Amino acid sequence: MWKLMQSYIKNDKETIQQSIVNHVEYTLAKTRFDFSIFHAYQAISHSVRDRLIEAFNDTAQYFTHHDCKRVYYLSIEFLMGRYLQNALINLELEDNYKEAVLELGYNLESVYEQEVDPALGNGGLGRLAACFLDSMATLNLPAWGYGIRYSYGIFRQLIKDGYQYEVPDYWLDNGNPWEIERLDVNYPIRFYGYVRKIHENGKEKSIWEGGELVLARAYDNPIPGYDTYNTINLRLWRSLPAREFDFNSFNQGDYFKALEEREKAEYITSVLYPNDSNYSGKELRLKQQYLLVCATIQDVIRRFKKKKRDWKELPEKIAVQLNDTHPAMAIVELLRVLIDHEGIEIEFAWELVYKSFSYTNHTILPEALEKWGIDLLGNLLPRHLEIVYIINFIFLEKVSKKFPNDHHRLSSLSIIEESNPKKIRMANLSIIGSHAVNGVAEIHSKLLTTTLFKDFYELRPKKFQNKTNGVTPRRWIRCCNVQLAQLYTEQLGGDTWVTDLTQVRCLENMVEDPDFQNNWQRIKRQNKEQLKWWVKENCQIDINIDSLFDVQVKRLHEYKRQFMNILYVIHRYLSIKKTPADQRHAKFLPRTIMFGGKAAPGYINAKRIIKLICSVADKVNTDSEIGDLMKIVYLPNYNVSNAQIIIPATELSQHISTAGLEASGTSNMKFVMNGSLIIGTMDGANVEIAEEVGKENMFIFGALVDEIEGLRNHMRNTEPSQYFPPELNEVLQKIDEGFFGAVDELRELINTIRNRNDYYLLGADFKSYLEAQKKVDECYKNKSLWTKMSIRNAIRSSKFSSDRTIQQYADEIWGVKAFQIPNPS
Ligand code: 26Q
Repeated sequence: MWKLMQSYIKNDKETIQQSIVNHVEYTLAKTRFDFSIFHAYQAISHSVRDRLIEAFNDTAQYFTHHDCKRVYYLSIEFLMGRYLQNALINLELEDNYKEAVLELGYNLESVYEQEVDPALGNGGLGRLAACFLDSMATLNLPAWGYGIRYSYGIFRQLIKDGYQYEVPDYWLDNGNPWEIERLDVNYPIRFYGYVRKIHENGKEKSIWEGGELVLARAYDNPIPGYDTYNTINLRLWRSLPAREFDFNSFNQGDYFKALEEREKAEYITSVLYPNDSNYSGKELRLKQQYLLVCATIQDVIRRFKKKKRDWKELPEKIAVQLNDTHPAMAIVELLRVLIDHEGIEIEFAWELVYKSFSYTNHTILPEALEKWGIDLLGNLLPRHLEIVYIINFIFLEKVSKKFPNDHHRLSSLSIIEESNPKKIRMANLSIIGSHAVNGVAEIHSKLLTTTLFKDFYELRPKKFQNKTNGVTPRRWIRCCNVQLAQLYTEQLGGDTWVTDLTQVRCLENMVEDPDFQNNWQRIKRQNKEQLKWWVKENCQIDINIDSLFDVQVKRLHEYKRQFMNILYVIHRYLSIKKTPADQRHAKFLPRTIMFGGKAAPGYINAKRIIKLICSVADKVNTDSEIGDLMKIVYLPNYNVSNAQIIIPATELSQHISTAGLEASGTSNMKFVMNGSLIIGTMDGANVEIAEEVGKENMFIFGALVDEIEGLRNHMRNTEPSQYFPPELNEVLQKIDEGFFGAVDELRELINTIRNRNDYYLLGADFKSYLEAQKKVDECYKNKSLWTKMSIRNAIRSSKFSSDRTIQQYADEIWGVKAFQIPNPS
């Protein structure tokens, strides 16, 4: 049998067609009489899957054979987006499939549209994890991702009458050709129960037993690298009932109870929490986290133990990266297994643990920091709570030796927050249990060491690092902007820029070239056409192709200040109205202002902002005096697939958070790569984008991070309407008068900045925002200037490739090397 398996699948047109047809016949069992384009998608995907699996198995074997040090990237979210096009491009088979599929009667692009968008993430953090997988595969790193296979991804957003509605996203409805269900990889996961102490050889031993057991089953998702045969794995866990339970209830004669227990077990991984910034301590969420952690650690240890070796080699063989604190219980879980199951002394076990772990922080917003009440945690994971106390005790003892009698310091470093009830601070646990801690942009990493984690920094300055985020040029240029990719390939005489984005910098000498500029403009225009069509289809609004496409797409949050954007839009509208009709076109440039993004279902102010945007859109879009000088669009259900259409078509994108609050932002990088200019504050990665592309090629405005505290103090002592610029007061007045309807809820919204201290400083930044907007208009008038700025943005964006980011993680945190498997063909 094994001999027969040695041959590799061919990739010529005929073989591809044969494999597609085979899947139609034998996998889908379809006949010509009930066949649709969706079935074509399924058959094509299965044929691509065959090719992925081959490389996937070879890669796994190769890593095992070479016994390489492995990276495990743990994340509660992976926002992957569609697979098919990305897989074909990474396998360099898109042209072959295009031709093969065309002859079978289908257009490959239309086939792409059939795929659901796997959306197992909220936003930045989950999408970052997805970009990282692509880069880890492409850089040939022996890495695996671990996450959760939610049955329901992030909700689908409908906008009706200006309100957001959330519709469940059951993305597995039609099966998922991209996963491999591992019926034989199941791990038991325990919840609740109690800890029994026994004495063995004069030592106390802890046994955690009782409670409930469920199973975690592995689903593998192959991740192909680009221009390499390496294909790595994203292993996602799904919860299932454990057998034992059935028998318990069965013996008690309660058949229905038995079935209920089974359902409860499946429920654990059923839904992704749609909250990305406001922590809420729900038990189910902790169960999800522990399921991920417990199954992953069992898997990691099983692999480590396959080769008989000493435990001291553990940190030389594994590196575990925590994507925020959500999987931080892995620290405690590994320690628990080492001391309770493997019988290792705690001091030694602890050394193995913290040398293996590292932690990435993604926020300094206090409301987003995870803290678990000790009652909840101690009830669900009793042994883990004990171990947390032990870790904390040992740690604080060391601290008090270094800083005797410094109680303030001790309480800020402690894992336990001495509140009522007491809480476990997951960030403190993560820092203590890791050898490296990093922020996601220079400014953010700096803030961590000077504010949130200052005391930890003083204790172990070398632990703290920066790893500025990045995005993958495969999905965010090569896939989503095919024409731009073609232009690069032609100009550079090859496509090696796809894995080495620094090459596009060589196009600097083309910036002044009129032909190149024309090509650039032509591509942007075609992308705008595509978005125009999408907007027509999805929003029933006709937008002016010659207007400036101005976009803000991201999760709705007060700190991201979509509110400030729409307040400016109102100001612009009022200004147009005040101008005599015959002068309007001379004075104002046509703009299409587009917003998109989901609000967490319970985030009332975020929902009010959506309502305001939609109310203004209604008013402006139907105002016959405005015509195509201005249109406002709410792009519904912003997700990875839509982003791939929106971003390449954008000319101006908004990244306007209050300084210090956006850790990095990653869409800013995608926009820049696609030749959009940025209007933004000196926050997150914007700061580094400015360094790379030059401030003169951006529209930077607003208070700097060091000014924020002073501004807040000033504001607290001043009447808002006095320090707000008159333009802002006028806009607020209009809303207050009911000019845009929905007066009650919109008043509530404007009161958050008028009466309640304008925490996000819209008032303080408004004036400089107006000035930046003015500069935008001036630049856009000069088409060639705008084009040159756009080109400069794109060709100077190479720092923001996730390949650069991942190489830094590999060198500076994980200590892993590339292992590229020889290409069999
Ligand atoms: C935590 C506990 C309970 C429920 C939900 C959560 C939760 C889930 C997701 C908390 C936070 C998130 C996501 C955070 C996030 O996306 N942060 C963003 O990370 C990006 C990648 O580093 C940065 O670019 C953004 O600046 C940051 O906001």
